[in-house]
Amino acid sequence: MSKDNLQEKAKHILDANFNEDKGFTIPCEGLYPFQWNWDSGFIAIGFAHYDSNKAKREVEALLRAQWENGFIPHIVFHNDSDTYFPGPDFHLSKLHPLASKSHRTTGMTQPPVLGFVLKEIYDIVDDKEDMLNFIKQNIDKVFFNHQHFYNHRDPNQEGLVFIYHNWESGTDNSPIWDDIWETMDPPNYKFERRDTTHVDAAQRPTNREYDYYLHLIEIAKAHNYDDAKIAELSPFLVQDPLFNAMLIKSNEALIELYEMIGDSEDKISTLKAWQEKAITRFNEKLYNEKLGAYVHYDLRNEKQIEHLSSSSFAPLFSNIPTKEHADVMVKTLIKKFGGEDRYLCASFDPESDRFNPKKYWRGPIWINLNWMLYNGLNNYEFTDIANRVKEDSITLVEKYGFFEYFDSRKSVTEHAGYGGNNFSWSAALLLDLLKD
Ligand code: 2M8
Repeated sequence: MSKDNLQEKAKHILDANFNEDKGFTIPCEGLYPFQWNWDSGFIAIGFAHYDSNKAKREVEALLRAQWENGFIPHIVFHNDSDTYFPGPDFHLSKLHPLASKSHRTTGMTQPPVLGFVLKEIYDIVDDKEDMLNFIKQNIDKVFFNHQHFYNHRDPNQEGLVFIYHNWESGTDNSPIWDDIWETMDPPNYKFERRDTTHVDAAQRPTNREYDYYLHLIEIAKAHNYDDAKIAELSPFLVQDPLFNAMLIKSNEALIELYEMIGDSEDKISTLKAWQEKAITRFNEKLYNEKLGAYVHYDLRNEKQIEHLSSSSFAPLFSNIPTKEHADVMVKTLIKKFGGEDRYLCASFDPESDRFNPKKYWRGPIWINLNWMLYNGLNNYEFTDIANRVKEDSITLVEKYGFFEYFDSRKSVTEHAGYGGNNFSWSAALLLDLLKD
């Protein structure tokens, strides 16, 4: 497919997935019929390339569902749909006294991408004045969201925030969480999966894994989604390098945007203080010398979770590693993930016995993580390997279509696109990768 054709197809997917009435984009028809938090951020970047109005509407639709305490939920149920489980009646966000009164949502969040998304879309669009006005109207809401994280998700006040659910990580059934599942013994819940009516069950989490996912939500619901109670009681309490890297990147973008806007000295100094603390602690606590990259930290059991995944390299995107660590990380990346027989970058260590090349977040390549890796490698001027990540992403979409995830093995030459098709963030971020 030519570059023009790919771009046209990507725009077509985004436009078809856009809900004109409510002003947001579904990640994928049938499989994900609502608005998802970090998907919307990536989608806005795609729209910024050809329809800045839709980019703005996407961000606004998400922010309209912000809670009164600054929290931005992971799913906004703008509409009804029976093609997804668990829906609004399971999540019951209204249990929290400060939940949105106008929108039904989940009571968990997702990687905080909005800050850097505002900066990205500003950089992309032609009409800077118009976009800066939009940013002026919305930036404080994002700042308020970050304030919520540091006040309610950082019990040790160390600059690193926790997640209490694998769905908050975005990397839902990563083998990283297996270590945590071993510490839990949830009941066998009765529920009807919907995802496996859209996608081959071999590419999705198991029913038993859903038991863990639901159990964590039941615990949070039993305490009305109170962060302090969750910090005290949730068996899943993790400082995730991807999640925290997104927050740090978004802090950095907010500083740049407030400097452009002017007259926000207090907020800039607060953001700078958060940054200094967060980056220092991130490097002390999440870097693993033995593995040569960053890892997750299990805050409940006070130990690093020693596995490599695509999240291990996300800190490059946020300028967190020193140059020395970045050099080591690139060696790790090439050695473990970048053999000639593989496309970059598998979502989990291909040498691990937990690696599964077809299953959701247990191994396949995801375009959003590749987009971050491409930009992160460029931050440190690893141009050749960055270009390889970009070319691999384009090749996979060209060969197999705009799938949700892809097989990293070059030996698999047919049907190597998995999960949902016509997937919004694959389309949006491919548009961004194709920009030059
Ligand atoms: C996937 O997660 C949802 C739950 O949030 C699911 O499997 O039902 C993940 O890939 C997540 O990162 C993504 O935001 C969501 C929608 O694309 O799908």
